[in-house]
Amino acid sequence: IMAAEVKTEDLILELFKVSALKFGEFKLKTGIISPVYVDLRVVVSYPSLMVKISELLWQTCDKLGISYNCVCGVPYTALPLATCICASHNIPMLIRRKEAKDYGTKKMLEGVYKDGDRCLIVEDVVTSGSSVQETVELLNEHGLTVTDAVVLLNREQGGQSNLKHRGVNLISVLTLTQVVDTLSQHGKIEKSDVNKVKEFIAANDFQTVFPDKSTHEKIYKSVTGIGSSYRERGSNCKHNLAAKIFHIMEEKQTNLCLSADVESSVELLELAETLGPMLCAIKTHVDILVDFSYSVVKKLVEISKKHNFVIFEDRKFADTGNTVKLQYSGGLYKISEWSDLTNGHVIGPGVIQGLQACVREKPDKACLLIAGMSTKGNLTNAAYSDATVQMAEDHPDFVIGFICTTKVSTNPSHLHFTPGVKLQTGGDSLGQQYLTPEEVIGKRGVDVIIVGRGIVESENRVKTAAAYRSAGWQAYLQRLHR
Ligand code: S5P
Repeated sequence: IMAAEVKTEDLILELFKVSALKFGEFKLKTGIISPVYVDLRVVVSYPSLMVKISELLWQTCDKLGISYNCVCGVPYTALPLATCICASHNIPMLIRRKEAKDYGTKKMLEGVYKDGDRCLIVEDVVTSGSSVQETVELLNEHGLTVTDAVVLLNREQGGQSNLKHRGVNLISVLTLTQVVDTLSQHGKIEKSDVNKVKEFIAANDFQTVFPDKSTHEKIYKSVTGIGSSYRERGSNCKHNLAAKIFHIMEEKQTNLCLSADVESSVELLELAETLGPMLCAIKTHVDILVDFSYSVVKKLVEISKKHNFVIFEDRKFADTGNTVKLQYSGGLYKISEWSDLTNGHVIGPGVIQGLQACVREKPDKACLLIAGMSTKGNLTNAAYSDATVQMAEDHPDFVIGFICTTKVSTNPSHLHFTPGVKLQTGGDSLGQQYLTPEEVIGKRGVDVIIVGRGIVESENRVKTAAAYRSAGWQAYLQRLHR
C-alpha cells in the first residue's frame, strides 16, 4: 500500500465497519460507563486494515523528520502494528514483556540495542498515557532514549499532556473527537452519540500533571522565588499545625515523611526512634499493627516530641459526618487523641465537619484532603481535585493541605504531601506508581515526600532514609533558586 493512498476518513469508516468502534453504554474496567468502546484487538483479523493503520502511524511521525534506531510497540494490541512498520520500513524492533517485573530472572526487553539509541513507541489507544509511560520507563531503564510516541487513537483524556510533562511528544493519527465528527457526517452515528462522547471526554480527564501552560506557570510562580520558602510560608500561615510542620521542615532541613507500614509495634517504635531525627512526619496505618495497644501510640508521641516530628495517621476517613466523628475519636484506636494529622476522602463536606467536631478544643489537630491518589486508574481527575481544593478553602481552621501527586492549590499556606515516591520510578503489582523526589518536589511543586517501602524494605534503613531526605531537600533548594 502506498503512503498517499491512506486517508484518515476512510480508515475511520473501516474501523467502524469492523466494530473496532462501538457506541452505546459500556462499563469500563474502572466501573465508569462510557458511551464509546474502542477495541482495536480485532484489527489482526483484517490484514489489509492492519497494514493501512501501520502505514498511517508511520507517515504521521515520518513527517517530523526524526530518525529512530528502533521501534517498540506497547503490548499487546500495538505489537503487530509495530511489526508491520518495522518490516516494511526496515527498522529494528524491540519487544517489551508485560509480565510482572522480575529483573533477576527474566529479560523485560527483547532485541538488540545500545546505550542512547532513540526508540519510537507505537500504541493503539491512549487515554491517560500510563501504558506508554510504563514503556518509556522500561526503555529508559535499559539506556534507550524516548522522545516520541505515535498512537492511532488519542482519546483526549489527558494522555498527551501527562506524557508531555515527562518529556514525551505524543503524535496521534486520530482523535476521538475527529472520529465521532466523521462518523456523524457520514450518517453512521446519531448527533446525540456525538454529544455524549464529547461530554464524556470533558468529564473524564485523567490529566494528573499540570492542566495547561498558564496554570503550570501560576503554580510555578507560587513555589519558586521570594515568599515561597517553607520558612516564609510557615510564618504567614494561620493554622498552628501547618506552621509547626513548615517550621520543622526548615529547622531539620527535611521534607521527608516516613510511611511506617509495619505490623509490629516494636518495629514501628524502632523506626520512629532511629529515623525520627531525619523526618518531618511519620505516617502510620495503626490498623496494620497486629499488636496495637494504647501504650504504643503513647510511646510514639513521646518519641515524636523528642525528635520533633508530627504524627500522621493515614486513616482516609470516608463516611457520614457522624460516623467519621465516632471513628476518629472512639473505638480501639482513639486516633484524635494521639495523631496530630489525619486525612479524608472528601466524598462530601460531612467528612470534614464530622472530623472537626472531635477536635474543636484542640487547635493543633488538622487534616489533609485526598486530592489525588498515586495509584493506577484512580478516579481523582482534575474536576475532583479542584472541588477538593475548594473544600479546603472552606475549612481553613482544620484542613491544612492535601495528599496529591502534583501541587493542586496556589494558596501558600496549603501543604502538599505526596505518596508513591521512590528514588527509582516504577510500580508494584497492585497499582502503586512511583515518582522520584526530584520529580515531585522539583517539578510538580509539592512540599512533603511520603516514602514507605523505598525505605522500610531497604537493607540499611538509616542510610536509605538519609538518601531520601537529601534528595527531597536538594530538590526543594533547587526549586527555590531556579
Ligand atoms: O494515593 C495514595 C495515598 C496514600 S496516603 N497513595 C499511597 O500510596 N498512599 C499511602 O502512602 C499508602 O497507603 C502507603 O501507606 C504509602 C505509600 O507506601 P509505599 O510503600 O508505596 O511508598
